[in-house]
Amino acid sequence: MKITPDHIQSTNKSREIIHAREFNFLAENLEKRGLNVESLIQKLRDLQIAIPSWALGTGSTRFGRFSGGGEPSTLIQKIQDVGIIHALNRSSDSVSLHIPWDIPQDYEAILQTAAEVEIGFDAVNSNTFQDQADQELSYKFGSLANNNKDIRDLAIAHNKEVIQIGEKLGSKALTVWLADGSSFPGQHSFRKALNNTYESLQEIYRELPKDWKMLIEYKPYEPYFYSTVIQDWGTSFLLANKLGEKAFTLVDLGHHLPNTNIEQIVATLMTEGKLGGFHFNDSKYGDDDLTVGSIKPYQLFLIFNELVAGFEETDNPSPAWMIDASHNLKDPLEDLLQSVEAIKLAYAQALIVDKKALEAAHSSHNVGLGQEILQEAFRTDLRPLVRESIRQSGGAISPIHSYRELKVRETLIKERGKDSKASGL
Ligand SMILES: [Mn+2]
Repeated sequence: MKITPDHIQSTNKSREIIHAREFNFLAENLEKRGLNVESLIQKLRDLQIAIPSWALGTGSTRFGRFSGGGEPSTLIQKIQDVGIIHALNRSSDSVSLHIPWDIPQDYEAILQTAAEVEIGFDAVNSNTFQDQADQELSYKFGSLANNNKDIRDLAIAHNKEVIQIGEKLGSKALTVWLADGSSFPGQHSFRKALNNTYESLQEIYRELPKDWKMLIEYKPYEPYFYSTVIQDWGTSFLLANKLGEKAFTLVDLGHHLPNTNIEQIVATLMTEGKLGGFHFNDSKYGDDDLTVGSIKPYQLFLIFNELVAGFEETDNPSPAWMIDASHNLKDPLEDLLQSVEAIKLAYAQALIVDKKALEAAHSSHNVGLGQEILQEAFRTDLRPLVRESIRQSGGAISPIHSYRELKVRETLIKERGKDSKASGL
């Protein structure tokens, strides 16, 4: 199924009058506060969030998987699904591929499909956390950190291959998430594992094209439960610093121990110019990969508050934005539409924070006022502003309602069947 401008127009019709009323009321209030609504809308239009190829099918738990039907079973179909999201929200103009789940076979056909639905290729992701069918050596006890040089070499070669695939598609970044770690004290040496990882990453880094970035993800635990080699932002930052100017830290919201102050990590990394990318999701306990903004919307806002301040006050290059969420209850496309909307809303809220007043509150140590300024922004209903930015970009006033009204899932089930399965975990 392909969403056409006629589809968008037909579903926007019933919303236009109410939307215009709500937007005009909000715009007037924002202008009264001294904000430039046109510039806010432009910033929102410019924010594009990449969709991961593995989030287009139903996710699974450790205990089972319940397919929702109409899932994309080929890479071309996955790109078409991202095209559906982008046609509706005009905010997701790229896909992030996971190799080897999505190894392109026919590059020409893939690039053509992507061009047809106006989708580009964001960071490519390597995978050395599971063995492939024909693989002789195993990653069971680690990959880039492994004590066995042959296994490290295999993992290095895989990462180099991922870079080559990405180059053919127009990607500009390699994301490395290393699962390596240990589940028991005495399993391996922390120092050796870290050194091995650094040396392996160095070899991959040397292969990186000039205009590429290497994004190093961290995670405190899981799949191993005693230690992870790249366990936190500090370890990732240390490696990125040693590797060079093309290496950066990637923050995945779910990769923190409960109650970690993620917004402070963002601020610290941006101060050092080393925040390279973001994986958005939400969680209650661990790496739950739930819909962005579904559990802790205030935290998301506080993170964006640091991002917006960092854009203005630091030299940190523009990070790569990506959703990294996947679960087994909702329609994956509805889930992604909700996630993108939550990200845009948090960004909009951060953009209207009265920064001058906040700085004055900092200087005068007026703690109550500081809190009030942030919450004033957070509690302003900016949904009409986000809707207007999408409408002006040619998207649906309410992407998720248009998705339902156009019966996209029903059509996809008709086209692909009830039992089609997306490749991935
Ligand atoms: Mn991630």
